[in-house]
Amino acid sequence: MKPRVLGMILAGGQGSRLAPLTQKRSKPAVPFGSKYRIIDFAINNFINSGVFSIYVLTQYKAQSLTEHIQRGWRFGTFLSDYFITLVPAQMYRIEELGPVWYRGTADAVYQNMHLIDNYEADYVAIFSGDHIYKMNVEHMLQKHIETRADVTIAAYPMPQEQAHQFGVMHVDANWRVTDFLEKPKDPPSIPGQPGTSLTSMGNYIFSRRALEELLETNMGAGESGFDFGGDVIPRALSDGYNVMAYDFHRNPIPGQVGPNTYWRDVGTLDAYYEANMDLVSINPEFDIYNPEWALRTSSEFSPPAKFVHESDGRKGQAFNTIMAGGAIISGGTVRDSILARNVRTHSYSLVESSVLFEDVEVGRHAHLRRCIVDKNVVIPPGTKIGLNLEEDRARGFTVTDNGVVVVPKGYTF
Ligand code: ADQ
Ligand code: ADP
Repeated sequence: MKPRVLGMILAGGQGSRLAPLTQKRSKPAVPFGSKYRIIDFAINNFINSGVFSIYVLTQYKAQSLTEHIQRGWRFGTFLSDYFITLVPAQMYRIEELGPVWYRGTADAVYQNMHLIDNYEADYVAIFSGDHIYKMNVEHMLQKHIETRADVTIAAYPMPQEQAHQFGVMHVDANWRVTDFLEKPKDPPSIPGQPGTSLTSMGNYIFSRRALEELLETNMGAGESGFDFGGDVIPRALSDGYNVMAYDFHRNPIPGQVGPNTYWRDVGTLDAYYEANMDLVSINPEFDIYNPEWALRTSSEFSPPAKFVHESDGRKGQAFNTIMAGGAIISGGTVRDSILARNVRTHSYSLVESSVLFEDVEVGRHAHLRRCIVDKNVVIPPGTKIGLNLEEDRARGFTVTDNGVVVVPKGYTF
C-alpha cells in the first residue's frame, strides 16, 4: 500500500522585511516572476511529487493569498484525497487553549491535529510557503522511510556569514542530526568545510506518531514553545527521536542536470529583487521553462501581450524581459525587466532592470531604473524613478541598501 502523505504549507508569515510589498498581503502572496506568487513554488513542489492532499495554513493578512488559492488552485475532481484547502487560524481548540491565534509554526499544526487524524496520514510533510525553489518531496520521503526517521529536515549548505538567520544543524557521517541551533549568533561551520554551515530550509517530514507525540505531549502539556525550529526540533533531539537531515543538493529534479542548488529565502527586498532579476538574465540559475517540472499558477484570463510600432518610427520593444498576458509595450523600451499582467508602457518611456506588478501604467517619457512598482500605480508622463535616490526617498518610497526603489501598491503621484 502506498503511504498516505499529507502536505501542510505554512503560509502565515508576516514577512515584515519585505514591506511595503507585505503591507497588504502575507509574504507567500507576494507576486514573483511576472505570473507567480511566492507560494506557488511550494504548491508545485507537492504536486510534482505526487502529494495531492494539501492544507495551506494562513494567518496574517490572508485575503490576497486566499483569493489567489481559491481562484487558481483547484483540482476540480470528485476524488476526496485531491484537495488544496485553506486553513485559517480559527481557534479550533478554544476550549482547551483559550482564545489564541497560531502562536508559532508548530502551534499552527497543533491547533489542526484533527485534520491529520481525519486524513489518517502516515507521514506529514510540513513545508514553508516562503521560498523560491524546486524540490522533489517524494525523494525526501523515500530517504525518510529508508532511514526510519521520526523527523527529516531539508538541509541547505549556506555561507557561514548568512547562517545566523536560519536553523543550523550538526550531522554525523550518516546525516543524522546531532545538534540543532535556531538562529545562533555565531553559527558553526560544517566540519571539514570552513565557511559553510548546514542550515534548515524550514521543511520537515514527520512520521505521524512522532509528530503527535511531540506536539500533543510536549506542547499540549506546556513543555514546549510553539515553533518548529526554536522548540520542537531541539526537543525531538533531547528526547532521543531519530532526527535526520536531507541533503537538498542531492534532490533529483526530472529534466534538470547537475545538483539542485537553487533555494532562495527572498526574505529581504534586495534578495527578492535579485531573484527576480535572475529570471531575466541570459542564463538564469532558476529554470521556469522545464516541462518536466511544470510551474503552475492561478490562470486568470488575460488577452495576449502586445508590442506596438507606430508608423512614425516609435518602436515598442523589449529585451531580456519576461511579461505576462495583457501587457502592452507601446512605442517605448523595456530592458531586463519583469512585467506582470496588464502592464502598459507608453511612447518614449524607458523601463530598465525593474519589476512591475499588475496594472502598472508607465506614462510617456517616464524613466524607471532598478525599481519595484507594486500593483495599481499610474506613473505620470516624464516621471523619473530610481535615477535620483534622494528624490525617491523624499517621495516616501522605500530605498533598499542596494539602491532598489520600491513604489507601494496604489501610490498616487
Ligand atoms: P523563520 O525564518 O523564522 O525560521 P518562520 O517565521 O518561523 O521562519 O516561518 C516559517 C514558515 O512558517 C513561513 O513559511 C511562514 O510563512 C510560516 N509561518 C510563520 N508563522 C506562522 C503562523 N503563525 N501560522 C502559519 N504559518 C506561519 C524557520 C525555521 C528555521 C529555518 C528557516 C528557513 O525556524 O530553522 O532555517 O525557517 O527559512
Ligand atoms: P494583491 O495585491 O495581492 O493581488 P488584491 O489587490 O487582489 O491583492 O487584494 C486582495 C484582497 O485583499 C482584496 O479583495 C481586498 O479584499 C483585500 N485588500 C487589499 N487591500 C486591502 C486593504 N487596504 N484593506 C483591506 N483589505 C484589502
